[in-house]
Amino acid sequence: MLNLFVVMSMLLMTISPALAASPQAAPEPNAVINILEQDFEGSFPPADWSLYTTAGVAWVQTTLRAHGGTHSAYHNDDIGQSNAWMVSPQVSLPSDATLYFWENENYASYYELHEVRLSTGSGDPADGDFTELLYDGAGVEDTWQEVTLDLSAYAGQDVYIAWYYEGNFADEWYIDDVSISADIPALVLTPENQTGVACQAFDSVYSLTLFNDTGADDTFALSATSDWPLAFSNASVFLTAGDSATVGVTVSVPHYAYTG
Ligand SMILES: [Ca+2]
Ligand SMILES: [Ca+2]
Ligand SMILES: [Ca+2]
Repeated sequence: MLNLFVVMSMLLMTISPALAASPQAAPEPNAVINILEQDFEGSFPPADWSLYTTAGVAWVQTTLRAHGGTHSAYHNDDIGQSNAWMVSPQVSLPSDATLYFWENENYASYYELHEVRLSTGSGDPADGDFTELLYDGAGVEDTWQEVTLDLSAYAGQDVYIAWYYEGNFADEWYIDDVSISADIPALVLTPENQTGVACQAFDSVYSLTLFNDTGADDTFALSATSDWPLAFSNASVFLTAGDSATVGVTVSVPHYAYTG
């Protein structure tokens, strides 16, 4: 099974040197960091996910329908009142994070209530910290639909996301391919002292400090875009949670720069 945090190894550090001689602004491509990804293909509930059932029957894993792979999470159309929560791990949100997931519904005409809720406090619904993020109406019968929710209002906060099902012999609600991702802005390197022709064909070396604030041990792959040749001292860096490391970035200033 995919480790919950494996996707975070895809963090890309994009670096655009903006040296003084460059006649145009350096491009600043964004990279995407995946903060959470869950396909419900492994054990259930997945590691660090929680199920809370205040009445009736809990969420379960199923092979009846899947958006990706062969499994999804769903709440059945059980006879008797069900009030059931499926709660994500706590995640730290950077700015401009977005939640994506896919949902599918059977017996939509019997729909009673589906909600996506968010807590900036406790992950246990009994503590009363969850608020409504989406009042999700009945979907299209037997059809996978993607839901996209802007989480930028919660930038910098630690949150839990919950899928809340309520119904008595109501519909079946399937959830698959949950992810939370965010753009990370490009990092622009500006040299302190580079003037005139003196720096032609010289290498300019920068020190980058990387800090792992993802909450999990991970390996970070480094990549860059640059108008001039650029190399990292390390192609990737393993960092335990909360640890930091320094990486060297060497930019080779070509001959043709600074002809004035
Ligand atoms: Ca799946
Ligand atoms: Ca059923
Ligand atoms: Ca149906």
